[in-house]
Amino acid sequence: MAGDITVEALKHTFRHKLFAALGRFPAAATKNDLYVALALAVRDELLRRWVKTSETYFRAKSRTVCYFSAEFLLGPHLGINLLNLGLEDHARQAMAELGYGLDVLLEQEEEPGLGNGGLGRLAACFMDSLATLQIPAIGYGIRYEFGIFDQLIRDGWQVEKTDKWLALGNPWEIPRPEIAFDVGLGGHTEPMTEGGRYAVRWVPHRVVRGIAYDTAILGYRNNTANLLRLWKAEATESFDFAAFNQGDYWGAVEQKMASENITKVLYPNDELLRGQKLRLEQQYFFVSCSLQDMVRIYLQTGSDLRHLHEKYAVQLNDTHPALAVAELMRLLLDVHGLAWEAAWDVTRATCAYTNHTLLPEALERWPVALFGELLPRHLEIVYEINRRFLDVVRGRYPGDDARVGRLSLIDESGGRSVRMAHLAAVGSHRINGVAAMHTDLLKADVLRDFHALWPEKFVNVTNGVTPRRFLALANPRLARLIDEAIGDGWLRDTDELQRLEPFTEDAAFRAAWRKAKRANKADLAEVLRDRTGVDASPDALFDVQVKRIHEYKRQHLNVLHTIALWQRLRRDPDAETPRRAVVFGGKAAPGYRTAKLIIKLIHSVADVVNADPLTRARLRVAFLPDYNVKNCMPVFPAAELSEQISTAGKEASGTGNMKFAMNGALTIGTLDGANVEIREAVGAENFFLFGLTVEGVRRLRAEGYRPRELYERDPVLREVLDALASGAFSPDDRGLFRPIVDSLLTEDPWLLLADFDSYLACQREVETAYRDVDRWTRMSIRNVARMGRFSSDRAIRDYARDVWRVGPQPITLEEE
Ligand code: NBG
Repeated sequence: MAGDITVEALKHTFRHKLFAALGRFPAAATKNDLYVALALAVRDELLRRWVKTSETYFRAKSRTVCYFSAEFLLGPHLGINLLNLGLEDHARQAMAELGYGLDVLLEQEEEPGLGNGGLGRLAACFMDSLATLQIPAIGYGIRYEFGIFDQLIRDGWQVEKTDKWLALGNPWEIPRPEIAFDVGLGGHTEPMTEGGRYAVRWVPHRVVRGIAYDTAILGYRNNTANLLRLWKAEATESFDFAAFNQGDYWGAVEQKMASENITKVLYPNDELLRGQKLRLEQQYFFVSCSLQDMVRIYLQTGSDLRHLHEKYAVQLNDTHPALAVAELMRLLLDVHGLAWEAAWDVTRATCAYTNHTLLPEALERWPVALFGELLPRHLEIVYEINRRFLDVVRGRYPGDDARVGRLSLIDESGGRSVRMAHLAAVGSHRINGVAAMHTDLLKADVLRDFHALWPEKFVNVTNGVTPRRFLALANPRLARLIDEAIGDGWLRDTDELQRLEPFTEDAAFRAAWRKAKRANKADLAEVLRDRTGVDASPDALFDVQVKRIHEYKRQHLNVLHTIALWQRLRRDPDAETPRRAVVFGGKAAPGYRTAKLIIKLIHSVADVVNADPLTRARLRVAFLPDYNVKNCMPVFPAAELSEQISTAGKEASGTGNMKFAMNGALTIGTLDGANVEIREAVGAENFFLFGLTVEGVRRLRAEGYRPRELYERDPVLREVLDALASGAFSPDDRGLFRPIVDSLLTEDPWLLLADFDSYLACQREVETAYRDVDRWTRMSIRNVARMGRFSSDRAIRDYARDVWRVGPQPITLEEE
């Protein structure tokens, strides 16, 4: 890379930042001052690339991907920026020479938790890969003042704490008060004629202002720095003035606070959002700011908006930004005077939609009344899109009213509501699922009627994860070993990992592989000891399930196995069963009672099991609190068994599954989401498969599922559930876990009991495989060697080819 900064120069800039940006002398500097000074020094390197990148894109009028996402779960910046710049060693040395430890400063960074889980993290991985592949891109989203809550554990229960990630400032962002847009809300519309043409004027009831906050996202050692632009809501001056002039000072203050509320807090997943006006405001706010910004940039080069789609590809990350379809129509029609047909052609050619879930309760709908109250003009536009769309449907399927009702953008059942997935589907030229099986299920089920209508719109793009953050940065020991074996080309081209295959037969390499894993396990054991007090031996099998807590992900199935294992060990303490450390982590939505009870259950089982003198040496259970991007760093490298055990047909893709396998963990999993493709890639013999298939699930339900019969038939299952029901794990409140047991015995909606037997048998296979150290190591190496296709670089290449039709725009830095 051009212009690599020396250790001396880095020290110099660091000292200068401490002095000139922070006004500190070294002896008075806090840890945070030191971190910020280093971040600012590194940011100078980012800015050089960023300025050059934007200038190049501007000159070349590059076709640009605009990734619209309500969530970007970025994780800490400093470490990944140092890695991407190739500056980690320099920084370490520079800090050491000044008497500071780089790791201490890295630890100081508060992560921007602007996402819930997989969906937000995927957006962050995609930004990383877009920059690495040198594709011009802007990530557009929301600068939440409070991100996803911090999770504390009190007496085994989750307690939520506000995430004040900005409390100590954020050295990575640059506020752009001059890049600001007004966003209207509420009010009414007025028809009018403009140059003889019918037009509509929207008179909003209130107006808020969106301010751009920019963060540079670096590519891996290639000079590209793309833009992540997040919007913060503020009050507009004019509005304050109006109220002020009428002497209503407090009214003005209230307005100001109401405006700023829009970007106050990230909504947690898995809660019923229907009727949450603020959430709809958030969605519209960021979509409107982003589209106005895109039009502004586009018009800088003075072009005709009928070609907007040639400049931009907008990706709608789930339905949260689906209002973009209506808002782009409004901007083109009402503000820029295009005719409906022209505006519609541009809109459809610009937008593409990614679906991320098959759970019906997670498909967004907004009550028509609320929608119309907040966005009266958009509701008119949605109605008109729908009218024209349903005419097409009627033309294709004369007399099929049922189909018309199913496809309509408006759900007429119950209270009327706007189906956001339908709006996104109609307004997009491509629709994709996030794993092969998920896309197939979309076609067959959730979006079946759309698929029948427009099969050519559907494509699959299987998710991926960035190997820079999740292998190189998270697991330096393994990365070094891989580098030594095959060079470091895999960081740009993960298919090169295949070249590790021959090393499965190299005993010295296998030993080194195990040594790295063991050291990683020792690291995680220390973290667990620090944060939970649980002692896990690095010699145990590290069996890990980390992800949001949700019934469909079936953390409680894992608990049932843990209890069964404990009971078996108690009966036969000398059995040749490998030691195991079962590790959980993940947040539950604050209002999701069962998920929170599952967290308590894990802790309660841990308390009993970890204290049992008969089994202590063989089994430990731990719950790692506050699972997030920062805290997951020691988890994937240490894991040996990756639990991906959702009910078949429920997990759209999963991306944790990829992070584990890329770090050499073997998967125990169902045929669900991307597990299917992971198993294909790594080979069935290197994957522990169990459970019902989607078809099996369907059949079982059709036949009538009676979980109680399974309980009555299976003594192992009975012993487990009886222990739970009798209060063996909750001596102070014997009925505590009754609701879980009752649900399993009556409806068992997630089919735990149906898969229990198969899961336990599969766990026995895991034990057998683990006892054969060499076999296990070979399987582990093969997993890493064959995971290349699960890099987010591959996913972005797929999108670039099949959805966006966009290519790279390399950046050159002048030598200084
Ligand atoms: C999640 C799915 C995961 C998937 C990620 C990223 C939502 C709505 N969906 O299976 O549950 O890996 O999206 O695609 O958060």
